Amino acid sequence: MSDGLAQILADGVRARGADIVFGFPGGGPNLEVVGAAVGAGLKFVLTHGETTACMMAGTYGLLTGRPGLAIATRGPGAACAVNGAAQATLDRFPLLVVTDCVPSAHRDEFGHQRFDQQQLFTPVTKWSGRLAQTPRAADVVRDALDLAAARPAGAVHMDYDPTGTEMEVPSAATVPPSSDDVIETAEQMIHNASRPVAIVGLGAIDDAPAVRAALERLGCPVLTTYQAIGLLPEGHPQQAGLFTSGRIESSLLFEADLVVAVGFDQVEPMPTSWRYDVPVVSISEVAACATLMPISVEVIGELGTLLERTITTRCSGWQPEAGAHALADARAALAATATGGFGPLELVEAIVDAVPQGTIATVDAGAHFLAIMPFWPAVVPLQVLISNGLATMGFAVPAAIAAALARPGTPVVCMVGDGGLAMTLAELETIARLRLPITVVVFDDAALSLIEVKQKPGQGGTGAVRFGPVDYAQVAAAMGLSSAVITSTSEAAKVFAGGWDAPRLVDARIDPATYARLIEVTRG
Ligand SMILES: Cc1ncc(C[n+]2csc(CCOP(=O)(O)OP(=O)(O)O)c2C)c(N)n1
Ligand SMILES: [Mg+2]
Repeated sequence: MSDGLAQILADGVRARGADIVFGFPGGGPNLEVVGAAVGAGLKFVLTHGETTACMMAGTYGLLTGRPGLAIATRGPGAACAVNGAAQATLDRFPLLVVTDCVPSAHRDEFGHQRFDQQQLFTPVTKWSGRLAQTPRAADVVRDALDLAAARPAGAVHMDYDPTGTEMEVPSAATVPPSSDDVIETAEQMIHNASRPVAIVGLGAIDDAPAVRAALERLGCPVLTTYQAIGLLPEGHPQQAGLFTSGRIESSLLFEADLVVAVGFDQVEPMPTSWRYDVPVVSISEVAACATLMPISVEVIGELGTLLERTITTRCSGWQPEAGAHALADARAALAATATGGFGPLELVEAIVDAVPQGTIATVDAGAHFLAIMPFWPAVVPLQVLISNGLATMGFAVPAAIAAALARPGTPVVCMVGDGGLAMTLAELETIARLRLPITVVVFDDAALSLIEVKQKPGQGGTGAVRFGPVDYAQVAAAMGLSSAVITSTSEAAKVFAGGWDAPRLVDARIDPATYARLIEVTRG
């Protein structure tokens, strides 16, 4: 009977347009799913763990618009998948994760590898339930994929439980659209503002052309969150850089008389306190999930329509290039933190100068991302992939693999700290096996630098957060990638001059001295 269920699952995923399944199977029904997937014309990508399988499937779903499927075995496999599900949910990536389980029919007999997997996944998913062999199984698969993709996207988990009873997937919660009165109030506030500043978040990505058109109508400086970077292209006169909820963008925001938040998802900003005493109009498809940014008027509904109705006039208080000037000032302040030698800023400059046009960048969590994000010249959304809602380490490598698979032929640069690389090191083999055009650049400082800069006396000293030296170039070579060590700007220029079309790793031995000042200037 379970063969039939595997087929239903594979057919449902295929019908949604996906052409890859990711996973790390155990010896149970997972293998039936692999077989059914391959039979249905899907490619199966074997990963080196369940967390990375979920991150790959979610990233693939984000880039293709077709929710990705990750499979994992029961017990330890399910437990390992949790961080990947949390990443998808908090970063709003569409993911279906299906785990084997102790079948319902045997639940009272077997204690081995048995715990309540649905309970485990409930807090990190939009829904966690069961896929059972029932006449409605195909509908359940379809509904699960729909729920994962519904905004805000996220993870849905199902125990693969042929002998279980049917479970209905809840439909996505819908928030009633705002009334005409609220929309008019927002329109008036925006109309009356002389110096609005827009903050654009991940909820705007799917409607990027409409959002860009509306912001160009308004003519104000535009900050984007990390995930919405590229919504206005590098060089656009209104592009003012990143909203980090720190100090770097504050001089611009202190000049504002209104903040217009578009598709802003409060899962993104760092938990600092909001320091601006101006009204905030929020325009988005879903209600705010938290209150860091105090919203004066919240308009909810279809983004394109709302923007047409609320942004009707051009503001009068800004020079046309105000955004670009703010960005140039921010970059100059960050660049001034360089301490000389070969540090993260010099490394980023060398990469930016050399990457082929259209390259997708993936970025991990760590001090290095503060040197990358403000300088990355994105020209379209989703050209830079980062975990920001969960801000998990170990994201950049699996995300790079998924990006290379979702956009065949596109070069990918994966920028990762040595801590984050070590967590996902085994996936270098996946890059080599699939011959993906990924350049992994490890910001190698033999330390958890973001943690080291926060350390106070009496918190373990440097020994608590420093690693021994590792030759990542040799490790990568052993796994089948070409590789190099670089220790200077001139070596970086040489290595990055070519080689973007094949698997490689560049072990960049950087001096982390600049991070303390860089963090101070960014976050305050
Ligand atoms: C899975 C996970 N564990 C721990 C953290 C907390 N954390 C954030 S950055 C960081 C250090 C990262 O070190 P590395 O990858 O070497 O980057 P660096 O800060 O040195 O640039 C840690 C431990 C996290 N975000 N995710
Ligand atoms: Mg490090």
